[in-house]
Amino acid sequence: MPAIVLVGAQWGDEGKGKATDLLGSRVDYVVKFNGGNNAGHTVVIGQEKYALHLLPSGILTDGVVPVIGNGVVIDLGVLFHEIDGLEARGVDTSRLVVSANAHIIPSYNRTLDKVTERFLGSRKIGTTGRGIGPTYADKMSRVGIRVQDLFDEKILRQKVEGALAQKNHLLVKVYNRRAITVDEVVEELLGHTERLRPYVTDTTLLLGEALQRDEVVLLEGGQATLLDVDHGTYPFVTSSNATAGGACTGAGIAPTQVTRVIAIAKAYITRVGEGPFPTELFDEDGERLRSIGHEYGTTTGRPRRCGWFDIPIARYASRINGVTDLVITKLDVLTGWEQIPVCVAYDVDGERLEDLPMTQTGFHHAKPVYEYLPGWSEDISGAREIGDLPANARAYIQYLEDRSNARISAIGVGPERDQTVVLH
Ligand code: 2SA
Ligand code: GDP
Ligand code: MG
Repeated sequence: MPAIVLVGAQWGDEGKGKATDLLGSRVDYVVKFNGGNNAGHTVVIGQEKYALHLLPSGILTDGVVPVIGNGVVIDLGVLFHEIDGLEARGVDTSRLVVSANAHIIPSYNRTLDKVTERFLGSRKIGTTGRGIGPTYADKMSRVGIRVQDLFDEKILRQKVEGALAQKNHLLVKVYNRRAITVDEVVEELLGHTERLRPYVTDTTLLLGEALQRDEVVLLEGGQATLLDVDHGTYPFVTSSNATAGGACTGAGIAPTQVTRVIAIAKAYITRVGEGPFPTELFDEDGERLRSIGHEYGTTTGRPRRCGWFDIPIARYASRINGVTDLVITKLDVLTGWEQIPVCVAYDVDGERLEDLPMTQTGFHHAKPVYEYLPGWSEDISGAREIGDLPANARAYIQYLEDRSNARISAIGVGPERDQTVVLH
């Protein structure tokens, strides 16, 4: 069974890190194919809690080769900080490999990310401020700095000069900041070169050969379907392709090699940053989901916006990603509600829509149409088989499966590795 793609079905933080970690023992490679240290995955193993940003979750599993693919943008300071943090806790990070084609986040792009947000004022995106957007913009504008550029100082200098010609204009003329010198950027980047060198390889060749040997490659998406730059709630999205299609370009794997697409969805929904969110709750139910579900960003600590499960979004994610398996996480958080609303359609300016509105304006106007399912009060955190769940919890899952156009293959009932009900 060659390549498996794992993506977020909603607006992120669905528990992809835990799901990847769970699959860890059955895969040979875990590849991060998009995003950078804007991601935040929390993985709980026994008494230990790990917050990963840039490193693939596979780093925590012995024998798995973690790969940072060409589609990723890398903040080198963060990379080594994360490696040092894991090594200090006894995690072996020596298996890590990094694509020579991945792009680097230079410090000027962190500055630009933050000042652009400030400049946008009420139109801000609510980015993580990690320099992600400007670095992907540089990639598309062909003024990006790639990992391989670090190994040739002359080339690196030329590339930095080219980039700074544009950046300094923006920083000085538009944002009233000081100009950045070529020397300071080159010096900072070269400071990482020797440490980076042993990790760097042609990752597409490595993965291509692994697939030929029938080894299992897991492609781990950062962010999620509705944060995808093409298929999400643009412009309130991240700057990469977080959907299954992005896995192929971001890792250099052919579509014909992907045999399974796993999407992760929470039993409710959260979102961080700005943008439309039809089922968002502004009342004590929202507060309760946030506090029971510990809904605060892994990267920035921002409180996450919370709302009820949204069927049109789940169906959309199934279609866009070609989902073969849907994993529902955090079902335990819903314990204790007398009834649980589920959004089955939208009312958009008086019209009932079963699918996502075609336009962004329509999405902003969408009001949820709810159906109400009976809740349960039993503690489900110890459930390991479907029969351990109360009848109403099983009915809730069945309801989501029937309407989401995807087979539900696992259910999360707690943050720990073993707090999972596996169905298929
Ligand atoms: P960016 O920084 O350019 O990628 O931000 C653009 C939008 O993408 C959203 N985004 C995220 N949404 C949820 N989780 C993310 N990662 C962290 C986590 C979030 C955190 O896993 O907890 O710690 O705050 C993530 N990364 C990017 C972002 O909110 C913008 O809406
Ligand atoms: P990711 O970005 O998709 O990897 O998700 P995050 O790690 O940012 O957020 C998910 C959070 O939910 C983490 O703190 C996980 O430990 C936790 N989590 C994952 N699955 C479950 C579950 O089934 N139940 C509960 N209560 N927590 C879970
Ligand atoms: Mg996260």
